[in-house]
Amino acid sequence: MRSFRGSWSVAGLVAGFAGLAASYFVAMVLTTRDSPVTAVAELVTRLTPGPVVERAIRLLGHHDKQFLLLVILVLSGLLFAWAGRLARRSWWAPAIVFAVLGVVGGTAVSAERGSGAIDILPIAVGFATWLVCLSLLTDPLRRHERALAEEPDPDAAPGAPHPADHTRRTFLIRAGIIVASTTVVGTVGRVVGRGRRHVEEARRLLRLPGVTAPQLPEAVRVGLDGVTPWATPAGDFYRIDTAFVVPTIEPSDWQLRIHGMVDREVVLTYQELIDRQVTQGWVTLNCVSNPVGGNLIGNAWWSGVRIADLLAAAGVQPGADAVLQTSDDGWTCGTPLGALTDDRNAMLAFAMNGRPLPIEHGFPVRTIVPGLYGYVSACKWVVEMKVTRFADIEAYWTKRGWAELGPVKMSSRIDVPEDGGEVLASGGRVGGVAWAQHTGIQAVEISVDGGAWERAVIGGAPSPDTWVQWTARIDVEPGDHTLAVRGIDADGLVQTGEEQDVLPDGATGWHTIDFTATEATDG
Ligand SMILES: Nc1nc2c(c(=O)[nH]1)N[C@H]1C(S)=C(S)[C@@H](COP(=O)(O)O)O[C@H]1N2
Ligand SMILES: [Mo]
Repeated sequence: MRSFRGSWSVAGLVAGFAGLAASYFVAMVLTTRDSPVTAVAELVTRLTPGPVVERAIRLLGHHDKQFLLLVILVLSGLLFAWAGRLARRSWWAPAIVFAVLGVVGGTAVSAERGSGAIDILPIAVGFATWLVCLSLLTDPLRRHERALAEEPDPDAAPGAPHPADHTRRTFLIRAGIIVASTTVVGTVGRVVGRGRRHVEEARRLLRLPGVTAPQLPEAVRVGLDGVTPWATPAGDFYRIDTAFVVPTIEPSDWQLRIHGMVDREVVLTYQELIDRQVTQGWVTLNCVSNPVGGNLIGNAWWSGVRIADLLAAAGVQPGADAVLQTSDDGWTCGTPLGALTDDRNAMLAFAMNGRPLPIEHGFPVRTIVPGLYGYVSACKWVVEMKVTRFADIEAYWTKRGWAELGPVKMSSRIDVPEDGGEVLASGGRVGGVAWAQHTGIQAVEISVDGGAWERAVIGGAPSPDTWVQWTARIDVEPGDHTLAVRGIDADGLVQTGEEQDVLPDGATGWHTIDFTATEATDG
């Protein structure tokens, strides 16, 4: 026991695999993406010349992937052990080994299709776990070696434990705890990842009769580069939710229960839902937390079933004024009953832009209500609707100080130029978007340097439920200026310039930017 060399390698190994497990777990929980190790395997496969891959497949059959993963894990293990031995001399040498491995993993993850900044998070968590676990393990080893180096205490009672026994025990206990946690974390990550892949597959195989692909309505585009596209692809659609782990629900497991102040409780399965008459429409959705000029807004083609019909089938009782919606993840929102039963297209949506909802946007079913902010209406992964009274309920955000009713406030935004950008002084074009869902935008106006408001040109809209693009030409002196925008809704209401913060019921004020007007350069 006295000579304790091998323990440094063990420390490196245990810390190393703890880091890998942590990064795997975060990757499984956070994203649709592979773990860093799998990403490395994929990158290796991609960079390996075709004939070599073919030979490997011929040799190993379909186990080639597992084999590659195994090789990577064994190589990592050797490096981890080596890093542990390096820790005996210095703390930074193993950190460099881990950092290099992290960079390799990060490169592989970034090389994957459609990866974003968030995909680096697993690597960062893994790296932190490495360092913490390694120092937890090498610290008793270091004390152990010091204790061994010291002269034995001549006064110690015969048979008394040597101080080195104590540090050895500390090391073993810590290693045991880390190994156990690594196993738990790795197993949970595997279960989460498997469930997710399963749902991903079910989603891919779904066929939704009656759901049509989005077709851009006529004349919605004003044709100015840099203005936000009128239709938002699902991948670019803003995402807001409180879910740490996004619910993954098999369509065959999904049910919606409509109950509360109704004559008949209704329980609806996914099949029953998609068998109903499909309703579709372009609806712009935005977040109450969107500041003036912010981009928590998107416009998509949604397909689903009218909620009004479902509520009618359940038979809403007199006195009800709200529907408390509950998500599979426990999130709740209180929606005004009127907005779900009037002639607007409030729907239980199962498709976005002609495809089954993306998991992040509420698969398999979410609510979409034109004219209301998301926090009071757009319940993702919705599983329960309780017909009730506002007086009797509190929902996730209303408990936290946000307003009970969340009608969308008219707003408008300048996309071109960006704040601080440049425009041609004479005839330069500016543009952006404006919205007043369920009322509609009638006009957009701009003001340069606080001067008179002038009308912009607006693009078309298929209904009052979507935003519009706008554009205008300016004619100003070269130099620095400000530009402000405001909307006018279909009722003639002019967007207020009074500035209000997002809390409690949405921001107001005119989006205003600085820009530099430049002279045309010929040539
Ligand atoms: N289950 C659940 N649904 C939710 C939320 C949430 O946190 N959990 N956030 C809401 C808010 S505040 C908004 S703005 C919209 C955003 O929908 P999106 O992520 O599809 O853009 O979802 C709403 N639905
Ligand atoms: Mo929101």
